[in-house]
Amino acid sequence: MNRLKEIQLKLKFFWGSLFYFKYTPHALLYSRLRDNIERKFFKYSTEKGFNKPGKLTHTELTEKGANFYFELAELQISFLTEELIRVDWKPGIPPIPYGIARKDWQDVKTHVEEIENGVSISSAKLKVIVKEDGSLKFCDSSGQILREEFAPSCKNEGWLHQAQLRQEEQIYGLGERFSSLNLRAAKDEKQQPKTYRMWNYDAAGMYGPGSDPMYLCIPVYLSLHSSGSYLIFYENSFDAYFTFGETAVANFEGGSLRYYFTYGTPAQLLERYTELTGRAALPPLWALGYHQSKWGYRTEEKIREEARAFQERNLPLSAIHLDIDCQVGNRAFTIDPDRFPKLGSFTQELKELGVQFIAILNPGIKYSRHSNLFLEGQILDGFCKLPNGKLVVAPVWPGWCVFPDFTNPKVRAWWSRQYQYLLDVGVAGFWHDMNEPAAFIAWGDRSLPKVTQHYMEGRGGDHREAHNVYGLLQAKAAYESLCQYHPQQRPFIVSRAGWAGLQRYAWTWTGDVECTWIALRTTIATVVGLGLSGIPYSGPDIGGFQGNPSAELYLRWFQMATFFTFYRTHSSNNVEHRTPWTYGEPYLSIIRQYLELRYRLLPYFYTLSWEATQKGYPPVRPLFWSATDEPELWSVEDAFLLGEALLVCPIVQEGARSRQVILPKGFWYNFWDDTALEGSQQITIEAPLEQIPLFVLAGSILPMEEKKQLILHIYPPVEEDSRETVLYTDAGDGYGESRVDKFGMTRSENGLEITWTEEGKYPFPYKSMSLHVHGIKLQQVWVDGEEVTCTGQILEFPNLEGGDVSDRFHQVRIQG
Ligand code: NBV
Repeated sequence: MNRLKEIQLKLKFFWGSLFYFKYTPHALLYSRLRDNIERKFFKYSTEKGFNKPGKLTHTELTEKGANFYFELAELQISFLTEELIRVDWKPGIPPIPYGIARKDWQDVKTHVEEIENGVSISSAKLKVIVKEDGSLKFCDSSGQILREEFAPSCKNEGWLHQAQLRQEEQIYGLGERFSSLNLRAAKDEKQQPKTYRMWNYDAAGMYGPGSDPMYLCIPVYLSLHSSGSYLIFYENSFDAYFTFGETAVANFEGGSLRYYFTYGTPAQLLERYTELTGRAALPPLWALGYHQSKWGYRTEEKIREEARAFQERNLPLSAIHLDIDCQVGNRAFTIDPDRFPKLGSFTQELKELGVQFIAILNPGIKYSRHSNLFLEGQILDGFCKLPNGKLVVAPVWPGWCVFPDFTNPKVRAWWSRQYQYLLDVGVAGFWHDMNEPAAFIAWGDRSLPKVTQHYMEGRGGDHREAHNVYGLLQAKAAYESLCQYHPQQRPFIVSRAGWAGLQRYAWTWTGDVECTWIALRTTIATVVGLGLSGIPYSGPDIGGFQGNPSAELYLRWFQMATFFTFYRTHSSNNVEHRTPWTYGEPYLSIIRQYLELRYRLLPYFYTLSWEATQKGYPPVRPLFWSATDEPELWSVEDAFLLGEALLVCPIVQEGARSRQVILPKGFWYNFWDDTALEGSQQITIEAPLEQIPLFVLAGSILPMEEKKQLILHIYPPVEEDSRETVLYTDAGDGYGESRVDKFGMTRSENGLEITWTEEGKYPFPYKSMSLHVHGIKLQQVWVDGEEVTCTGQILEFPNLEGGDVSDRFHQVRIQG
């Protein structure tokens, strides 16, 4: 970087930072106020609680399982399916089922048996042993113990729950974390197992290694050990601390101890967890393309220039995001009419370029009689209040703000209505920021006072319980709004905060990450961990939010993000404007190639999205996803799988031009040169600036598209084997017909056979198709029994669009 540029950047940072100082008096005042409020209204619990639940006195059968009565507590075990159970320890306020999507479960046949010092209850697949002292053991169908829990204790309305961990046991999930992928591996400053907090938290402009909690906490974790893997989800939204040392400790500040247990492969765990908490709806296809964002566009002209600059440089672009600087005084649901004089025609103009317009909004409403939203919300009695009935007022971007109480359905319905006119002028999606909810502070917690009162669907409660579901419920209101006002389009919402079930309504991004190599690396674990917590759509600000990445860092970040679901460059208002062309050549050309690759891979991404709607599998997965029997993969955190077919190994070190890769079992083709490599081994692989190591699992068919042509990249099994690949297509938005094309691939002593069958009414959307065969040299080829000639490795099938099924092949046989 030359000297002049360095000075310019420093000045920009200085002016940008002054902007934050504007809020310092508010922050100081609020922090004092909040502390006083907490002091004044906090009531110390008089509940006696217990250290141990006492002895088991009797058991009672129920429709779904059994109730176990202890001297001081009650335990209810309910089988929701043969493999999924709900465990309820009482006393405690039962949760409001904000995280739960499915409530009707069929009865399951269970069997209760008295055993030595306890009782066992089992279905055909799962057994729970309840000991007289309240400790529990969870066993699989073969009787193998998967998890052993100690009896819980209950103090000051809170719960302490512990389970034994095995030496080799690994833990993943807890929503969004900036830690090691295996959460148990991270240590604190005293070299003790790290404690993870459940309290959605605004990093306030920048976070880096060690940051915890983050914006989106979910009390769900997946455990993996030598006898199997299981998942635990605590349906408790209170503030909590989790530590994974010798034991797994969950310490909740309040609520009841209700949790769910299931065991199986990671795929089964995610399928069941998302059956319980819901699955993401199919996004509009454009959302899987590239998004450009910047805190600092300010005017219509700047955005127009940006969209055109992409066009001029032949760079595909699907969406532009507008940050708070486009609003009037940073207020929700506004876009400054002076700077965006013709919003309706402007969004249309962008759409014609294939670019969607996404608008940001924060939940805090300006506390002012000149704010209509404030007046409306007041009429509804819809803002959060203190126990004495006064409004909770805290500083955020618009200045002093009040906060809609999204735990009130009336407030959600009112909030839903606010999206309508922006939708009417062509805004295609919404970006929810600061919804932890965040407030500006000088010290202490960056949110509302814990004593803030919430409606909680009528039963009442305070912020200790409502805080973590705040962003989730805001997203619910937005989602319902978009469904109602734009019924022909699929909603697109990105939310910074959330809780279990957020996947039903929104995507997320990983917030204000610093611009460093370690941040790039750790982002892999964050995105994979979110996926294992049920959130399939996430991604980072490419290059990091705060700071100016070097050209190399931005490029390597871009290459990695090409394989995440949410693909967006975004940066702070006090850093250099960042786009794919910021660093000139050769970076621009390399980034263009990755953008093009992403768009060519859209059929694959879209099919993975469809799979997520069906099964809840995250597209971005850990390496052990289908290979839990390979312990070497359990803590690989610098690589990830995209679906079943792709293994992505980003470059996470400055200057690195090669890296080590652990290949899971099977055979893998190097995407760049087709070399076949045997799995279950560690290799060193070249990674020049223009490449990150990328592998395709042998036996996969990778669907790609180019100029309305479908290209099936065939990666044959190396040994005799047979596999099926599906391809989902529809109109890309709306709720019309769809189709699933199924391609079978079998390698046998007779060569390679590819079959094609189809389901669904949506007409085949590609004009033509070709098969690109990798790994074996084509010698003789038969299509539906007739020998055909082909040049090189490509087999063409022209004139396929819509039309007759008979135009398509049923079977291709290849002799290599
Ligand atoms: O709205 C401004 C930023 C936004 O650009 C960023 O993506 C969010 O994570 N926002 C946070 C508020 C201010 C951060 C200092």
